[in-house]
Amino acid sequence: MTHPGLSDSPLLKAARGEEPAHTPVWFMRQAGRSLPEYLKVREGIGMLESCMDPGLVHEITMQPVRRYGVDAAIFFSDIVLPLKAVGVDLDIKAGIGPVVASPVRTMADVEAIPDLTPEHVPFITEAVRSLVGELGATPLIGFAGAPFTVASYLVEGGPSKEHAKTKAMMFGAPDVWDALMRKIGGIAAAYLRVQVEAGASAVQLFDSWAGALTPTDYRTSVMPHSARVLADAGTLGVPRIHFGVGTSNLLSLMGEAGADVVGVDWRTPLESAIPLVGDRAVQGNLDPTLVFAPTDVMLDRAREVLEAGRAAKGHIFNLGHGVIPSTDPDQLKRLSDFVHAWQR
Ligand code: 1CP
Repeated sequence: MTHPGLSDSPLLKAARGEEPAHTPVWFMRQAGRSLPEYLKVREGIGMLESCMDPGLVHEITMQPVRRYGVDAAIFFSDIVLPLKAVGVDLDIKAGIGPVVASPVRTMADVEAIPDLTPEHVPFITEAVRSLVGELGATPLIGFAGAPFTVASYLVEGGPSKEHAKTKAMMFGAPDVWDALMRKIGGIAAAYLRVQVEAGASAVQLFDSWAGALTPTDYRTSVMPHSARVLADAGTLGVPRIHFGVGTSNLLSLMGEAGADVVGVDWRTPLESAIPLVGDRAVQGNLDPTLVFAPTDVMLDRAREVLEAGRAAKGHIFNLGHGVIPSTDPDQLKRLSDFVHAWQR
């Protein structure tokens, strides 16, 4: 049963371009990493193992909601979890990130990756159901990695700065690239569908590394695949947030790909981003390092972001990328309280 207040929650209203009671706020990577209560429950338990334990996922997803009073929960999982669930041999190593045992290089490698069905991820359905029961009128944001960003881990075999092997496949083996992007896009769409059907009320597509692309390459080789994922999520009737890092040259295209809300990193001022995203809401974009500044400096900058956000069709306050692990949770609490007290 959907909670009667959910549809009128500030996050969903802002995402639809309606006037919310206050500007909604949540923080990318709010679950995990910086919270002492997170480090405590994760002690001795691997990242992927945690993501497959519905009780633990429930607890970790709720921790930042309890502590900060944010306007949304983000489901605790990872962009590579659905690949693990279908049988790709990978691990998430502490301090490194996703590491893939046999990187994908050939058409046969792509064809060996199964499509995702709900039977691969019963623990996701279970965790989402129990979470929406506790969250009530607070939205749960489901998420998936976008095809380009997930492809980078599969092709490189791990985290990469240049994405050189990934782009070499895109430039040099377009048939393999196309098949890989379709495969990952299908998995992402199915994974989002599982989350929404279990009760998630918004989704975010993370194309964190899309900023490595020129607009032409993005438009030709990446955008159609992200657009298919977003179109599929659109049939589920929930708002779609589309986020990447270093994407000032791609913001229009990321909107056109089918987003209701375009996530903006901290490098692009909202006043520059808003005209680019068209008739869509924006999410962002305080520099995540400002939590290390004196509180008054952080809050002054937050005020500037909030004021710039007035010009948007809708504004969801967030950091311009994820919470840095050494962040003091008390600073995020002050930030969340400040956003809630700010008068639009
Ligand atoms: O609030 C949350 O933490 C929600 C859960 C969440 C999300 C939304 C995690 C948990 N990961 C993600 C998304 C994710 N994972 C992205 C997109 C968002 C972003 O840009 O930050 C990316 C690129 C990843 C891949 C990944 N997983 C990395 C980055 C590696 C690189 O290339 O630099 C890392 C370090 C991970 C591991 C991970 N995922 C999540 C946590 C809490 C952790 C750390 C766990 C550990 O070290 O034990």
